Order: sequence, then C-alpha cells, then structure tokens
Amino acid sequence: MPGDVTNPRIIVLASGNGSNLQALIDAVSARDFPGDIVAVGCNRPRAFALERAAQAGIETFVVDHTEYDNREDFDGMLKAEIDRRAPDLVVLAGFMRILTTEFVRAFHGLVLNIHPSLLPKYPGLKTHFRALEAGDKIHGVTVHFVTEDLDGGPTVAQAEVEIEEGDTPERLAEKVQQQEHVLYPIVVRWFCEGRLQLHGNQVLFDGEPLPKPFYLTD
Ligand code: NHR
Ligand code: GAR
Repeated sequence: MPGDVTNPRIIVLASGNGSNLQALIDAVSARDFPGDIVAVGCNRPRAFALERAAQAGIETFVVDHTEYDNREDFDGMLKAEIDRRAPDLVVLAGFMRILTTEFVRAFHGLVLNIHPSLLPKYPGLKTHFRALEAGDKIHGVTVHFVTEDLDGGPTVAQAEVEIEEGDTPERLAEKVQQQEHVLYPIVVRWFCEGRLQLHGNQVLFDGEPLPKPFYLTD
C-alpha cells in the first residue's frame, strides 16, 4: 500500500528536455521530501533529461523504442527495467510513448502523468495549437493517474493559464510549463506522503473520495 511506504521509490520516465524532471529533482532534493528518485528512464538515447539525471547523480536507463518491432515488446522491456528497481511510483514527465493496456494494468494506481491541457479538453498531442485554434481564453495543465484510457485517467489536479493576445503555441507552452513545474512536485509529494491513492477509478485524498480535482491558482 502506498500509504505504508516510508520512503517511496520514484522512477521518472521522460522523452525530451526534462524540465519537469528538473522540477522534481529540485523538489525531492529538499531535506524533508518523503521520497527518492531512484532512476530516470528514457525512450530516446539523446534526451536532455538523461543529462539532467546524470548531473543529479541519479541512475538512468534507456529503452529505445526504435529498436523494437512493436509496442508490446517495447513495453515489456520498459516494464522489466522498472520492475527490477521496485518503485512505489512511476512519474511520466513529458514521456511521449503511448503505453499498452498490459503495462498500465500492471501498474494500476502507481503511474502519474502531466498533460498540457485542461482535460478532458485536448487529450493527445499539439494541445497548445488546438487551444489557440479553438479561440479558448483559458488553457492549462492536468495531473492524472494513467489508465488504459489515453489522457482519460482520473484527474488529481489542474492549473489554469490565461491565453493572451498574440500568444503562439510556443509562448503558451512556456506559460503552461511554468505551472507544470509548480503543480507536479506538489502532487508527487502528496502521493509520497500516502495522502493520494487510486482505488479502482476513484482518487482518494486522505482516504476520502476526491469530489473534484485540486485547482492551483496563483
Ligand atoms: N499511456 C496510457 N496507456 N495512458 C495514458 O494516459 C498515457 C499513456 C502514455 C503517455 C502521456 C500523454 C500526454 O500527456 C501519456 C499518457 C504520447 C502520445 C502519443 O500520441 C499521446 C499522449 C501522451 C503521450 N505518442 C505517439 C505514439 O505513437 C508518439 C509521439 C512522439 O513520439 O512524439 O506513442 O500527452
Ligand atoms: C511538458 O509540457 C508536458 O506537459 C508535455 O511535454 C512537455 C515536456 O517537457 N507532455 C506531453 O505532451 C505528453 N504527451 P519537459 O520534457 O521539459 O518536462
């Protein structure tokens, strides 16, 4: 049970720049943080996230998806690399490969994702472009548990960003990422403290069903 673990072992999976990984490294390095990042896994051998991990003295592993014929084999190797490190939590931080049903079922309630939109709006890719295209005034970020329902797992927390005149997808992504770097460490801390759990499809916070996602406002 996550709630019974004393110093949860966290694995972070990333694919690219790793700015969310960096925010988590910084948060976890605080003396009182109730968990450790034991490894960073990546599907791209040249991702900058790997350098950030190495810089922080964190073990890394790479499972390069281009070396596998299908998703099942890729996920099988990814799962093996994760299993042998016996994590209590797997954090997707800009991880760009859709995970198979078998994988997400094996880790039910143990995988969090940060997605750059106010889900259920804009699951999938190019979220900033799509929000601008739709003429939205508000955009944002969602942290959710990962299930087989792509970007549709139970939501834990959200933060809003105002869309301003002249915003481009790139500018909007920057603004959303500022919120990501605040929100994700908060949610990961809750999980590590045993305050956040998934029972079936229900998020529990302090043992009680969460009626609506936490909303970060600045
Ligand atoms: N897997 C499952 N089963 N469920 C989720 O909710 C997942 C997941 C894997 C990743 C992150 C997600 C996001 O936050 C995530 C959530 C990649 C794609 C995608 O289409 C979609 C959603 C997310 C991540 N990936 C392409 C693919 O074919 C590859 C794109 C690329 O390499 O650039 O896997 O947005
Ligand atoms: C983040 O904005 C994250 O929300 C998004 O990619 C970025 C990764 O940045 N995730 C997805 O789009 C998942 N499909 P980072 O590598 O600097 O953390």
